[in-house]
Amino acid sequence: MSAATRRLTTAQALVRFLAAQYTERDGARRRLIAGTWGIFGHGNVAGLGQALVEYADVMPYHQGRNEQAMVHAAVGHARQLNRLSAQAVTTSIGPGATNLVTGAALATINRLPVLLLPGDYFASHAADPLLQQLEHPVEADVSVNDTLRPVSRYFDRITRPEALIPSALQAMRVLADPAETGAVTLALPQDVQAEAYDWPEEFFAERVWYVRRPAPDPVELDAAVAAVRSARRPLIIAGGGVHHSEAEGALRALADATGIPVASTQAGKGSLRHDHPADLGGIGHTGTAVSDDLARTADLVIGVGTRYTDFTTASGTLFQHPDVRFLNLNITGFDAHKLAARTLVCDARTGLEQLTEALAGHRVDAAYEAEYRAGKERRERVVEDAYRADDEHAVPTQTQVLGVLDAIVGDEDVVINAAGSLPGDLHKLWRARGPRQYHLEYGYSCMGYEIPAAIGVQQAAPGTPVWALVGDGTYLMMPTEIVTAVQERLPVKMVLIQNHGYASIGGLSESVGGERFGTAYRHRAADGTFTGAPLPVDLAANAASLGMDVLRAKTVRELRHALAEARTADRPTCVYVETDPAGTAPPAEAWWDVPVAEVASRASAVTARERYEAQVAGRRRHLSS
Ligand SMILES: Cc1ncc(C[n+]2csc(CCOP(=O)(O)OP(=O)(O)O)c2C)c(N)n1
Ligand SMILES: [Mg+2]
Repeated sequence: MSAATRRLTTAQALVRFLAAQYTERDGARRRLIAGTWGIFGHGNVAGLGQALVEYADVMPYHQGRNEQAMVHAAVGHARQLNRLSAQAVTTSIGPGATNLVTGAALATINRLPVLLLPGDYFASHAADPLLQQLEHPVEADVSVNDTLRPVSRYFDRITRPEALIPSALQAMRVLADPAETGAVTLALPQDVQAEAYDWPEEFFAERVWYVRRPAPDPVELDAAVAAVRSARRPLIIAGGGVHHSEAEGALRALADATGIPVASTQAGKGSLRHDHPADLGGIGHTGTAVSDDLARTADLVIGVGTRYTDFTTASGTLFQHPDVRFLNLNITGFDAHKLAARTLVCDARTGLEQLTEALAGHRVDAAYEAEYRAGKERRERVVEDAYRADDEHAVPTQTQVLGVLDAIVGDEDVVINAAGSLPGDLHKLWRARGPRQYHLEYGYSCMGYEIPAAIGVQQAAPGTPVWALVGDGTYLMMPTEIVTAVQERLPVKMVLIQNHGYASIGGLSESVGGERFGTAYRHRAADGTFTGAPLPVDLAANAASLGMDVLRAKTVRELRHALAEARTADRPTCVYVETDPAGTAPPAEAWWDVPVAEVASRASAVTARERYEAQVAGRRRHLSS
């Protein structure tokens, strides 16, 4: 054997390779694959499992309870570290592998890196069909892992050891590429994982993946500057790309210099501090009145690192100025061209810096600034009203829970949420301090994200208070990783809001003629509907049984004490609170398109359809650049 090779199994080679990969941006170097989550079965125990024990000194291993949750944890970790570090997730074949699909979709939609390593059937087909193998009668090379293809940014099945070499390199390239990143899948046939090969030594050499900051094209920059200079009512929409690029300072400098106001998407909130004079808070269906009013009258919308989801555009109804134009600064041409925009395809920070420089001396009208500052003051009163609790001994409403939390958190705290009625309340109300504070997964809005994501964030930011805000529905979807937090001694904090079902979808259902059908957690009544008494289910006891310290709060006052105690706790701690369903959050300022039954016998759906058609009529198509 030549001195320049090392004989290892494919799984051992992969682990060694992954342990030697780094990213670098702005002079800072990090492990690209900081650790590996894993649940073992016959599809990975003898291959990757053996490799992870063999190389435990260079590759940290984390034990999860559910494969989807392990991806959520990895996503939380990657987002907290601005995509400069990811984690791998290894699973068995079959159900372990397909449990990855939801997490993979979430990662890819949110443009966050995660490396998926599902086991796969024997490349040799020697013992087909294996336990858990899907036998496709026509396409013999199909396995359940093919379900990961449409939700992966790169996919390969490693059917021979040496095929790992080019594929592992491509996988790292995609994970570290700001324009391409997302879930990356290397499916690993069980027999190949355990097979030995003489690997070239240089495969295991340290490798640094430079995370580029592409500058804008000069022609595009000139056009962008001209568009901004000629706009009378420009509005910036800050998306998640601002955070990924760590462009918050550059955005602030642009807003300071030009007076252009900044509204933010769920992913972009916190791009400016809430008390910055140009910060308008959230935009779109769950936006603030000031953001949405400005959006309706903006003549130039400047999207920075945003995908323009339907929540942001109010399903195509938000931007109503007859001559509105769009200028989109984005790392991908795909997102930059949306709404027929002028494009500025570049890194957010570099692009914003160059824009600010090229706009030197330009400032929006003083009257425009005065207009949005007055709107911002009105918005502050809306927040105060929603947060205020006059009766300390009353059961809190959900917005009062947020008010109490708002008073307790510091600038460094991270607040995580993904689904239910909380995302809307948070987008409208939360006063984001630090750029990492507002952690909303609203690309996939996946119930069950919060608890595992809190673990990933806590791993990435030891010592930082990390809060998972969780509805009762979300809790029941995926409480499993509480056990992982307990095992790893991660002092994550969970605020568990009990309102006996899906308040969010219940409200939506009512507004679209669905009569809240199937959205409350209640006993089945004599007529067959779920309208009986609330269920005698004790989620606080459930959290305690999984190892959390639990604080039950029945009143606003008790909640204040419980949250303060949880904030300094050094163990995983749950604050359990039942909320007053009568509490009203501020209403939606803009529409969201959820199509209503065109024919129905029930009056609720008929009137909902009339309202729906009036809204649809307001939709615009933006085709002029
Ligand atoms: C995995 C998943 N399934 C279904 C949905 C659709 N959905 C969105 S919010 C919601 C209800 C959430 O209930 P809960 O966590 O109790 O929050 P609440 O609505 O009561 O505030 C559902 C079913 C989803 N977002 N994710
Ligand atoms: Mg609920």
